[in-house]
Amino acid sequence: MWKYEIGLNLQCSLVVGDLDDDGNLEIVIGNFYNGMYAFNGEDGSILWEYKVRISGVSCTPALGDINNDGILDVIIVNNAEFLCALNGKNESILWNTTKITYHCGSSPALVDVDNDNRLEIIVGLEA
Ligand SMILES: [Ca+2]
Ligand SMILES: [Ca+2]
Ligand SMILES: [Ca+2]
Repeated sequence: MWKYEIGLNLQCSLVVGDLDDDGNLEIVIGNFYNGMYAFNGEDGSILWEYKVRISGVSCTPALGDINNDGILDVIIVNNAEFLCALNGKNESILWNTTKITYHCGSSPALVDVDNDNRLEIIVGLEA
C-alpha cells in the first residue's frame, strides 16, 4: 500500500490509534535519533513529526487520553530520560517532566490505578 523510509536505528515498536478522530487509524513510531512520527494509516502521509529535545526515542510510546478531552495523547520516554505527553492530534506538548534520575528502558503503561477515571502513567526505571 505505502512505505516510508524512517531512517536508521528503530528500537521501538509502533503503536496504532485514531489520533485525529477521523475514523482512520494512525501509526506512531519513534526514531532513535530524531523523535516521533505519526502517519495517516490510510495513505502513509505524515500527520505530524515531533523532534524530541536532546535525543531520540528508543521506547515504544503509549497512547491514551490522559487529560480526558476525547483526543488520544502520546506518552513518550526519550533517551535523555524525559517523560513527555503530546496531544495526539497536533503534537502540541501537554507537559514535559524534569529529568528522570535513572535510565528508563521500558515503555510507559497507562492504567487508572486509583479508579478516579484518570489514567496514571507507570514507567520502570533502571537503578
Ligand atoms: Ca485518524
Ligand atoms: Ca487527550
Ligand atoms: Ca487514576
